[in-house]
Amino acid sequence: MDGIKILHTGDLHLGMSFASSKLPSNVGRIRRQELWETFDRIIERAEDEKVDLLLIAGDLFEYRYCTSADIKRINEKFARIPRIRVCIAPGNHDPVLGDSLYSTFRWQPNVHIFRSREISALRLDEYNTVVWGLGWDAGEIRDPLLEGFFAGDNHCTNILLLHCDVVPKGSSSSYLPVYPEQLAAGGFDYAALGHIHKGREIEHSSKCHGRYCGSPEPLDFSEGGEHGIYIGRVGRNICRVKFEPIARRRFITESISLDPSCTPDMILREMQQRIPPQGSDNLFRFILEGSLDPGAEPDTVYLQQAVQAFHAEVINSTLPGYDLDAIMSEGQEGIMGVFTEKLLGRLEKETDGQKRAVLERALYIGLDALNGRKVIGP
Ligand SMILES: [Mn+2]
Repeated sequence: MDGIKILHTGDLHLGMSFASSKLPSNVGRIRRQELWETFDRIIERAEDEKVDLLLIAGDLFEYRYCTSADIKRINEKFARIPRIRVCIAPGNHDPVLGDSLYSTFRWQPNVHIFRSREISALRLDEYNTVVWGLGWDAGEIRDPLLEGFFAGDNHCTNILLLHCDVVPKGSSSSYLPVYPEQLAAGGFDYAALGHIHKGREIEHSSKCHGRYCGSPEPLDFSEGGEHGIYIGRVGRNICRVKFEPIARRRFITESISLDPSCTPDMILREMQQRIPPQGSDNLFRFILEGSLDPGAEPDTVYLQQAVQAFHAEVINSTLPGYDLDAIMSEGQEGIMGVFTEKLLGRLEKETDGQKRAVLERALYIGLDALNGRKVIGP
């Protein structure tokens, strides 16, 4: 059969603490375990699909949090698929430092780790394929390490496995800059890339097909949309890989536009309607926008609970629904009118987004205070 059958994944971040994603600790703990479950499913898919090669494009684990017991657990999964060659190209979250478990641990014989910062080759003669890769040895790499590289005319399928930042030609990056032109010039048939957590294709020429696999399990609200793996056959002039969703849950952000006629019940109903059928086990962020009656701030803690999702957070970005024109025309002589006119005048001249936000808040906090309402600070 032509080419080689691959499963391309990466950016699993096993062992991640989820502290930075600001999820409640119980939710973070569950997500931490779910990363392992998803890793299990990936191994199962590799087995069921009888792939020849499992490509892991870096950030397999978090070297700061992963224990040797975790590495043993990873290695045991690879032991379950002895006939599949496993290739790992470490990234910035699992770099090959002096004490790295990539160097000190005894990995299964079917596992190949690209430990050197220099690009090197793993020849798989039975598939007429060469896998090229390198491993990160630091948290940042600014050198364009692929510059001038050419795999050579070896009549094999050439695959690149790399954790890197594909940027427009000439741009810099702290995460190993690679230009799309270098993927084609390198003579690669397929580039299995990691680092960008949203899976996408990088087509530069008809010859080299590049893919970012993305994180199979999304890690925070900046990682919306579907997450999965690439699976299929690649070879010389062949690229039949398909994206396959595999994530247990999705991060979903919904903006809800409100007006002063909305009651708390209506807000809750609107939130519930945004949850897709059988979709309550996802993670939701509801952003309330528009305006509400002054003093009718929604109880966000109640809404988070009442919507009944695996996880929901509610961000209240509404403004009190004051009729500013009416305040200015009716209250020209009064302090509310003068205050509103002054603040609106300053807002009109201000171009800096952050300063505008402060002025806007000052306007509404001031109006609340002048109306004798409870003032909720910033
Ligand atoms: Mn990553």
